[in-house]
Amino acid sequence: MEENQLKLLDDKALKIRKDTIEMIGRFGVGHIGGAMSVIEVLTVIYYEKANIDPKNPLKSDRDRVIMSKGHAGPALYAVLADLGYFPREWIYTLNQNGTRLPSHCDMNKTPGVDMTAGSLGQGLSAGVGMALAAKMDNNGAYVYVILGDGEIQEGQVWEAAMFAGSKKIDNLIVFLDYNKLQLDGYICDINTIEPIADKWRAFNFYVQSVDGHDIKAISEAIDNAKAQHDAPSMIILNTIKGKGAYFAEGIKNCHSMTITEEQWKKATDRE
Ligand SMILES: Cc1ncc(C[n+]2csc(CCOP(=O)(O)OP(=O)(O)O)c2C)c(N)n1
Ligand SMILES: [Mg+2]
Repeated sequence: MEENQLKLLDDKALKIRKDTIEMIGRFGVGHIGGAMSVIEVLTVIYYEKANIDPKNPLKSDRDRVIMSKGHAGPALYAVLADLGYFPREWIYTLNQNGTRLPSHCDMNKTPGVDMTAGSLGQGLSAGVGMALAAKMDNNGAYVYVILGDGEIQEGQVWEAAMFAGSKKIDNLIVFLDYNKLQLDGYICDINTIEPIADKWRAFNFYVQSVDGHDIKAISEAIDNAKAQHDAPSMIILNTIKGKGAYFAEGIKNCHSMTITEEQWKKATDRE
């Protein structure tokens, strides 16, 4: 990746992170931890890789992005607002009565959202269907699915994984946000997912593992995934829950937090 492209994406990620903190902060409470850990992957997908058109959100051959861990909706909304899918002012209505931006992703409410989520475990099944449909249409579209590490304790994920591997759905690129925390504690204490790379390999995925906050590494991993034929891809993102929000980063209970005005202003350097 060229230096200036990397700088552009780094700057975008910072803006998206700040918008997300401000959005949740102004509402006063929300899923800050899991939103902060997916900022970089969203940045690479939306600003570098995805074949999308904000002016034509439903174009049939577009790439699809599924935020299966639907509680990270605010991070996705920050990107979609920045890309012009809807007016930026909408972000100040997050989760309020009548909003088009509910805390969890809803494809019927928000332009640019490809799949409704919130009930964990369902996104990969939807993504497999979309990827298979794109293959049948031979339209060259990719499907990107973002899963949580706690989320994959849901059995449905593995039914979908088995099918994707079996059918060699190679236009399916799945990310695991491996932030080591689920709602109420550490994954390893509650129900370990290790050996995680071996599990996906056993389901016939092409598996890579990268620093999930390293934009260049994520970008290269996606390129590698696209160069692989005859296998779906899993990119394990080693991330930090709450990354970049000083009041949440590295804190065990950062899943959903109340955020004070002082905290979000200090974290974003905004008024
Ligand atoms: C089927 C289902 N069970 C439980 C919940 C409640 N819940 C919301 S987020 C969450 C934790 C998910 O952890 P993880 O996938 O690691 O996401 P992170 O918080 O790290 O973003 C849980 C249990 C849910 N939304 N759906
Ligand atoms: Mg997690």
